[in-house]
Amino acid sequence: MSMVAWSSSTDDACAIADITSLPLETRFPPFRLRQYGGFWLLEKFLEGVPALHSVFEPRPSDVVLGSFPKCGTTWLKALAFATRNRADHPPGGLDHPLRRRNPHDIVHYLELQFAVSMGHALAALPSPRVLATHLPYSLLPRRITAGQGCRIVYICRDPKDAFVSSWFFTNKTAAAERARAGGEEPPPYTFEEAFELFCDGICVSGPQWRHVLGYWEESRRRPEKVLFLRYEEMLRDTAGNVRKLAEFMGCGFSGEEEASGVVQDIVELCSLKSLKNMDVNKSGSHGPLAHESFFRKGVAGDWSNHMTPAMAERLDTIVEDALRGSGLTFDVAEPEPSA
Ligand code: PAP
Repeated sequence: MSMVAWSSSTDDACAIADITSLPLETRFPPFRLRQYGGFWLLEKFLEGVPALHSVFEPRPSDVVLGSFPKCGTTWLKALAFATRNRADHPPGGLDHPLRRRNPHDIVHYLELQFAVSMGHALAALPSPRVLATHLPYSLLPRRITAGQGCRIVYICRDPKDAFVSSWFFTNKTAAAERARAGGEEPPPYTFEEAFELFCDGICVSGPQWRHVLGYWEESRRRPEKVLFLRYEEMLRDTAGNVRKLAEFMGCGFSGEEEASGVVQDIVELCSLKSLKNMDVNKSGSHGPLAHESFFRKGVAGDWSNHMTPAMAERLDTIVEDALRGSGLTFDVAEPEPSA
C-alpha cells in the first residue's frame, strides 16, 4: 500500500501522511473504502487527492461535473461533453466520439487521473475541458472552489434509487471479480446488509446526504459557479435541462441551432437507449468496471421494486433529518411501473 504525503503548503489546510492509517471498509468488494474528512471514499480515488490538491491547474473554461455515485454521472458526462463540443463533433454525426468511447473514457475523474498518472492526461486535454469528480465539495481543492475557480455542475438523485442502483452495480462488479479470481474473493453483501451500511453513511462517497448538502449549499451561495441538477427532472424534461446546462457552461444554443434540432440530437445521442445499444458500451471495461454495467433501467422510483415500505421510510427520514433547514428536499416521485 502506498504511503502518500499530502502537502498542505500549496492549497487546503488538510493533511494525511499515510492513507493506510485511515479507517478501512472492505465490505464492498472489489472496492475498498477509506474514511477521510467525514466521508467514505474509494481508496484508489483517495490516493489521487493529494496530487490533485497540489498539482492540478484549473483553467477558467473548465467545467467539473460532481456527483454522488449512481445519480446520473454517466448521462451527465455524455450530455455535457456532447453539448460543449458540438461545434467540433455534431451530435447527429455517425463518427461522434460517444459512439466510439464510453463516457467515462472521455470525461475523466480528476482524483482517479491523479492517482494513475499524476494528471498528465488532463493536462494534455484541449480547452474547454469537461472533468468530473465523486469527491464531496469540502474535499475539492480551493483552486477549483475559490476565486475564479471552475464552474461545477452537480447532479443529485433520490437516494433510494441511488442506493438500489449502487447495489446492482456493486454486485455485478463483485461477481465479475469473483469469476476472474476463480471464486477466491469474499461473497458480496446482501441487500439488507448494504442498506444498513448506506443508512449508516457507509458507501462510496457516503454519507449521501452530506455529499449532496455540500454542493447544494454552494449552489445557493454561488449559483453562477455551481449548477444543481436533479436526475428526476432531467428525465422529465431532458431538453430543458440540456439548455440550462449549455447556458451555464457559457455555450447556450443559438436560434439557428434550435431550429436545426441540435438540442434534440444531443438528447437522443445521450439517451439511455442510444448509449446502451452502442457496441462500445456493450463490451469493454473502464478498469474493473464493465461498460455495460453503467446502463441499467434509468428510471425514477425503481426503489419500490426492491425496498420494503419500511426501508424506504427509514431512509427518507434519515435524509430528511439531515437536510432539515437547508431548503433541499427530495421530492419523492411516484414510482414508475416496473419495466
Ligand atoms: P457512476 O456514478 O458509477 O458513474 P451513474 O452513471 O451515476 O454511475 O449511475 C448509473 C445510473 O444512471 C443507472 O441507474 P439505474 O441503475 O437506476 O438504472 C443507469 O441506468 C443510469 N443511466 C446511465 N446512463 C443513462 C442515460 N443515458 N440516461 C438515463 N439514465 C442513465
